[in-house]
Amino acid sequence: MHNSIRKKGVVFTILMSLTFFVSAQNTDLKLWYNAPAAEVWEAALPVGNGRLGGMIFGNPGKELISLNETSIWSGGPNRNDNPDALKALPEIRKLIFEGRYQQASKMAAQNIQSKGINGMMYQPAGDLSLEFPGHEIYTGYYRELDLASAVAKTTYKVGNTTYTRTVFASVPDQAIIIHLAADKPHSLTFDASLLSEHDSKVSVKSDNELYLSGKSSDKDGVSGAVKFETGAGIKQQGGTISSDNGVLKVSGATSATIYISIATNFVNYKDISADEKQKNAAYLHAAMQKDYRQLSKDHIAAYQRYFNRVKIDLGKTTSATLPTDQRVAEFAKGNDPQLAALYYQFGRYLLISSSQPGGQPANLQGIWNNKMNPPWGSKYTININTEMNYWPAEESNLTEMHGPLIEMVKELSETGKETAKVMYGAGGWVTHHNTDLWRISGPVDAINYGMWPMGGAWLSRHVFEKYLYNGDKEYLKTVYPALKGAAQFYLDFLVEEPVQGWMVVSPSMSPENSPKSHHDVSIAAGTTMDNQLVFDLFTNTIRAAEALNTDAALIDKLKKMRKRLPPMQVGQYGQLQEWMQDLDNPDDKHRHVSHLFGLYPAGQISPYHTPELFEAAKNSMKQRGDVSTGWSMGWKVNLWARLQDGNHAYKLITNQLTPAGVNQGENSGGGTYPNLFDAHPPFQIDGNFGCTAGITEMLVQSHDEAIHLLPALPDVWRDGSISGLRVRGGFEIEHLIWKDGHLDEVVIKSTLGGKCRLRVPDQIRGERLTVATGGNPNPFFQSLEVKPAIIAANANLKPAEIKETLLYEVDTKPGKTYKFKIAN
Ligand code: FUC
Repeated sequence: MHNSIRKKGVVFTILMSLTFFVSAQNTDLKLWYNAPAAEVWEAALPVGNGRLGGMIFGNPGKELISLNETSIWSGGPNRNDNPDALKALPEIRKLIFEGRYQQASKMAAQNIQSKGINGMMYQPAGDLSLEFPGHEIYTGYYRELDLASAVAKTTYKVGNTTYTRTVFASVPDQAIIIHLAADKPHSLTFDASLLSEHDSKVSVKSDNELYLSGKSSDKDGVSGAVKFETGAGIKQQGGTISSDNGVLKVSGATSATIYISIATNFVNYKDISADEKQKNAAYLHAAMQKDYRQLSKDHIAAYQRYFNRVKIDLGKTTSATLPTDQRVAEFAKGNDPQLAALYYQFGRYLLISSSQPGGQPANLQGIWNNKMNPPWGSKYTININTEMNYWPAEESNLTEMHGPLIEMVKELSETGKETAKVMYGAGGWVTHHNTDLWRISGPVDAINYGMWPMGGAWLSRHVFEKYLYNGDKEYLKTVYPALKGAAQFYLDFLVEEPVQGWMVVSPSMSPENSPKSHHDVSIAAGTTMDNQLVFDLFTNTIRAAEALNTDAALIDKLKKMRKRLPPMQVGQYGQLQEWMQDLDNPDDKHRHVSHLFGLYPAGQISPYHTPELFEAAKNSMKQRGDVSTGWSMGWKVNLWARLQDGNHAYKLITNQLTPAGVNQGENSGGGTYPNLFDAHPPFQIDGNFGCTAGITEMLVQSHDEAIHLLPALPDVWRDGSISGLRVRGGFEIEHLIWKDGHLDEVVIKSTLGGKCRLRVPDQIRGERLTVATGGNPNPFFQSLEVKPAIIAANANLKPAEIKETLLYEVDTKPGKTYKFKIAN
């Protein structure tokens, strides 16, 4: 009895001091916990430098850091085109136009589906294991990931000694750095080893360097050809270091720095001739020249150059003092706006950490994967997921992080050229719904998923959008060939459908969905998303060619063909039709909302220009429902923001910030893990990025002829501010402040000059500001000439409810800032 009271007293004191410790520091940009991740990978904390990734479990007795390097993929350079497609194409199209979908699907499965190569897998490098004898029992435990510095820290006490572990992944030094320290001299003793599930070998050099060399796995008959080497070098202060049977042993030190490097033989998607051992030794030895303080200083400076560009404040309540996992559990109670801000910045942190200039784009798990055979190969699913990863890139001021995706589009325009020719007898380039490190461009998986020749159309949107933000014609020139090639493919591939004479994509599908009446067969022609994608691609190619003053004949051809695309249609339930025929089921809760591509990310549906489509899109969203997979909810935050319904967008954030497994519904379980990773489930990073983009869209939009401030502010964010967002036309929102639900002040910097048009919910005033009318002459804000919708007679469409807004404009000069205040 006496004993247990005493124990409770100890726990209480620890809790009190922990709470004091936490509340004494600013935790606004910290994920923090009072328990280790134990065995749960989704509770471990991610660090990354774009190329190397680490997940830190923070277990005192046995620390584990799972390691990744972005070019460790199964297989080697390969292609997966199915040349039988060309011969079968006319018959498949005929069957689709005759409504014989089952037969068309069967024939496509036999002739178009890959003959067995379904994309390679992104694989882990292995683990760094650190064993600390006697640290199984500890007190005062605390761990955090600080987004302000991109540094993870674990502290705890054993007896009277406080131990601290600090981990970061450095871009300038291309290494993961782990610093271990004890606050009492000579109290640090541990064993370090490298492990891997790959076929691998461990060796030791000079008693303080450990190496693991291995090779990636075979898959689908493609031999694993990525050779990699991981290095772990240790420098300790005080005590001794020795090695024993592949284990480095540090004894009686006061502190130690562990340097982790990884390199592979990968040069690019068609070249794996590098010497991984030489590269790895160079990385490791260069990093080991520097001491911990210098490494840390250089890392933080490199990271903050990007991260510090955007600041967000959505308000703060006492919930912000709780550990992060508890905050997720309680978010739905609606009293923790600061968690939404933290989650927003976590999305930016993840993009900086998983997508650096010159490297690979973020895959389904960014760069963090500990499974040899991860879900969906942890590859690039380009019928939504990869694009979603990059939705926050431009607007949240991380344009450099967009680079790897842009490079991937250029590479796919090379590999996809052969696919266009061999499979479809078409010019230009094509890719289907997945790709991988080797930039495969043929279809993968069953025909119900893979029969989608639209990956190039969606990805190409990114190369043009980047130009709308930077206005840089030199950049545009470098990506124009890829854009043009994507458009050329559809000029050849579009086919006239027999009922209306529209030019349509066939065979294809509305990603991964099938109309109820087609009995789980997804193959289709002229789906709404495809029409929107081709419209988007043609429009962007025309605008790019016009900006570069080139290809007049092509512009003409694209304009003519664009007129022949099907219009959007409103069906019997007042919904935006998903298919060319009115086949939608109002109870369909499918995770993909592909036909709403036209609403977001594309800006083809507007409350001002196409009010019927706006209303129909809203009906489709209501019918589809809210709860779904993580990424689907992330998409819906953006869609409700574009529908200018801030409270509904916030409702989706609430659904997403629900612990994984708690949400019920058709696609149950989507939500958030303790480490704030998005749960599809399983972990998929797109939902994180989608929601970050969605929060921006709630505060600022710029796709519809103007910079629209506070288009979808939810009631719960009464007061707040955001600074550093970028919008189209080269404008930067230096800051935007709102008070009591109303716009208070905005400062806009112009980098390109030109007309700055603002759409605002309240009257504003400022120098040279005038009321705007008519079209916006600024070329970055061109309006889209969308065909009038066809509306079913029984659609019963209500007139769109559009919020009152005011339009202003001001002529701007490059480099100048403009300040506007609410008019009293
Ligand atoms: C698409 C989605 C799935 C999942 C996978 C990686 O196939 O339909 O939900 O996100 O990609």
